[in-house]
Amino acid sequence: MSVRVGVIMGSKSDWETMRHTVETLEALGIEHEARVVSAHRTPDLLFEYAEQAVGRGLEVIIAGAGGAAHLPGMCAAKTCLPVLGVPVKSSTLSGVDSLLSIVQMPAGIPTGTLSIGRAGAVNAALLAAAMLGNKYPEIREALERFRREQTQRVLDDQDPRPS
Ligand code: RP5
Repeated sequence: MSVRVGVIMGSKSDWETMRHTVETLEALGIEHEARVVSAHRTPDLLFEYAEQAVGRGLEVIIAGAGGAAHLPGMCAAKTCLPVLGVPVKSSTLSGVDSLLSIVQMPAGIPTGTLSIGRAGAVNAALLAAAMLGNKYPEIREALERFRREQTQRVLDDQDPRPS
C-alpha cells in the first residue's frame, strides 16, 4: 500500500506531541510517513516536500509546529493537498502562540487547524481518516470501528474514580 498521509513537524522536539498522530494513524492502519521538515531551518526542504507531495501519492499532510508555527501555512501555500495543522504546546506561551500562528491564515490558503497538543495530534489523524474514508472504504470502516470501541470503553466503565 502506498503512503497516503505525510506527517511533518518542525523539530525533533515536536515528536512527543506528534507521535500521537502517528500512533493514531497506525491504529487505523493508514499508511503514512513521519519527517522533520522545518519552515525556517530547512525552507528549501519544505518547498521540495510540499511540491512533490502530490506526485509521491500523498493525499493529506499533517503538519505540527510550535512557537512561530509557520510550517502548516507555508506547506499549504505550496500544495493543493489538504494540510492539517497541529499547534504544539510551547514552553513560553503554552501553545497559544502556535495556535494563533496556524489558525489566523488569511483567505485564499486554507490550513485546517486542530487544538493544541495531544488532542489536536490525535484529532488530526482522525480527521485525515474521515477525509480518506470518502475514497477508501477500509479506512471508513477503521474509523467507524475506532469510534465504536471508544464509545464502548466509556459504557463499560462509568465509575469516574481511578481503578
Ligand atoms: C518550531 O520551533 C518547532 O516546531 C518546535 O515546536 C519549536 C522549537 O524547536 P526546537 O528549538 O526545540 O528545535 O520550529
